Amino acid sequence: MEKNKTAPVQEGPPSDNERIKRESSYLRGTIEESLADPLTANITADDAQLTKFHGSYMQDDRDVRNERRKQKLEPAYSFMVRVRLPGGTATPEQWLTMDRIAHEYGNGTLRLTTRQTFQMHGILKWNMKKNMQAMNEAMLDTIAACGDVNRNVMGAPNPHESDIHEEIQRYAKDISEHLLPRTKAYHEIWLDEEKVVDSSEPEEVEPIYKDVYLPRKFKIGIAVPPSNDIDVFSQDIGLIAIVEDGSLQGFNISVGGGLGMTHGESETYPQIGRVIGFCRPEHVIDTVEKLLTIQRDYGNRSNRKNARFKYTIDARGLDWLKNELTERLGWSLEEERPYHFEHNGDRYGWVKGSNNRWHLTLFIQNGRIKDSEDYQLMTALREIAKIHTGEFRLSPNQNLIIGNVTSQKKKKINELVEQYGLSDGKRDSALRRNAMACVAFPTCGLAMAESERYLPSLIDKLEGIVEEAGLQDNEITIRMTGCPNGCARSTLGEIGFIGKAPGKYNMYLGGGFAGERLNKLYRENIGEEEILNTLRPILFEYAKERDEEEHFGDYVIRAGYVEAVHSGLQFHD
Ligand code: SRM
Ligand code: SF4
Repeated sequence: MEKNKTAPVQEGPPSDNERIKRESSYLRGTIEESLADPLTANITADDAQLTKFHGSYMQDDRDVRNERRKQKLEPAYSFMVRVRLPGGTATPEQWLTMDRIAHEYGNGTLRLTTRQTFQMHGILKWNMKKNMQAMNEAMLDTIAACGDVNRNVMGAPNPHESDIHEEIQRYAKDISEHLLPRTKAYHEIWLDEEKVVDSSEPEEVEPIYKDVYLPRKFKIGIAVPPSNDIDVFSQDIGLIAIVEDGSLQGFNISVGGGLGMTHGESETYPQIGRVIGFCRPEHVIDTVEKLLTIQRDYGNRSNRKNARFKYTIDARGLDWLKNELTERLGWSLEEERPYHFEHNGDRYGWVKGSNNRWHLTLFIQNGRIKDSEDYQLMTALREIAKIHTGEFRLSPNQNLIIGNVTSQKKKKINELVEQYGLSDGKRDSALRRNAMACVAFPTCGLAMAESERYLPSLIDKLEGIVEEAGLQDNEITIRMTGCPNGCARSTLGEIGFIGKAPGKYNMYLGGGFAGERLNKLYRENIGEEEILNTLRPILFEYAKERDEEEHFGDYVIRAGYVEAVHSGLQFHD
């Protein structure tokens, strides 16, 4: 690797998104008019950028796109809606509301996302206000769930350490609320609240974001070692909780993680966060706010492909960032504290928390909550929600924790788990329960290949190979995405698949089991047969040659299949 390699600083005229934000009157645009237009199920292109800040995406059903074009019909437009759910915690009442509105206004399924929240798909624009108002009644909102702002703040849902977990949840919520846009646009548009005439002074309306918001999306998450379930190094700001003798001392601060890239454009790359120091709990909100404002002021507003915080930092260096932060805070971060991560997956089944309550982690394949003929998952969870008095916690690996269950309720919940045959992970192979796929087709407009709809059948075939090799109990992380944006954090998998074209994937190897290292391209543009033929000998060799407790990602590096990638700047070397 070249020692002084840095990301390019691109200067040029602001991108069109900057105009849209600036002229939007603080995220209002003409969304109301677009929603009221009876001639199309679509909204205008500018408004489609602005609704993202309100947590909703205009999409069309790609399964029927060509057919409708032939019939000279407009695409089958509908909204995807993403909830803001800091730390992934929802009450049983909120679960029931999401279940109800998914049937009433959506496509009858729910998606638990890789950032611990709900997504609904298939909501027609005529139903959007009713949908948002139903959420609001359940104290749920979608503000800033997408768009060039701070997104849903992740927080380790670790059920073992219940007291620390409660604290982490509070920080996730406080950070999320502190960094929310202050404009009242959401309330006016979706909840029909009275229009507030905004001042023309950006500082008064949006003290943190001003009138142009951020150059790009921004993500924050809090991990509690030894679990790196939130993939802290993939976050723009990753907070690593430092716990001593059961009490929270503060947070190590990691900066500049981010996984998106574009095929064939080496100036875009996934990057791993770097720890720049430690701060006390009482300083964490100020610290993340100041880091976010550095990105607001220095992030690239010309080229959106190079606009994430990782590029801002890589172009100028960590020392620049630390100096800038110290100047804005008026004090310096302390030296980072020691920490150790063991894995980035979930641990399944029942565990007793330190508060004497029980927690059950269920395996949800690719986060999709739906009923099928032989698996009534959605019904089962609805029945659990009806009797549950604790909470639901959405995991960063698209799974679900039934949290804070009393001993009395445990028996009843277990009966439902058995009745509906819900999976506590143990009856699924180690490969399957460590695998994740993004949504991709048919809703994602950026998908190049299938992901959620394909990965389960690929795992069926890989299970045959690992069993033959005697690796059925080995945990190997597999992550698949339908394009290089990396929504299921594919460049952190020990095995990563990234869609290139229908049925074709790039295969990456060598990610760290604890999410500490990126993987590297091993084979390009291959289909299923080649995937299986390529992995088969490597898996057999791993079974024979590995050192005790050596993870697959470490083995493929030691055996020389790929080089270790500790910085995104080496990713394309
Ligand atoms: Fe993502 C865009 C789905 C987590 C990086 N992501 C999208 C869109 C909205 C497509 C679009 O822009 O039109 C996808 C909607 C699909 C659909 O039909 O629902 C989408 N992303 C998802 C979710 C639902 C995947 C999932 O299977 O769970 C995740 C929702 C998270 C949430 O609740 O907020 C999701 N996206 C991620 C992650 C993982 C994470 O944050 O931990 C990443 C990589 C980390 C990162 O941000 O660097 C990620 N999504 C992207 C990118 C690339 C950003 C970049 O820096 O280049 C895009 C495209 C973009 O922003 O231009 C994108
Ligand atoms: Fe869509 Fe690509 Fe994200 Fe998958 S990784 S959901 S295909 S944007």
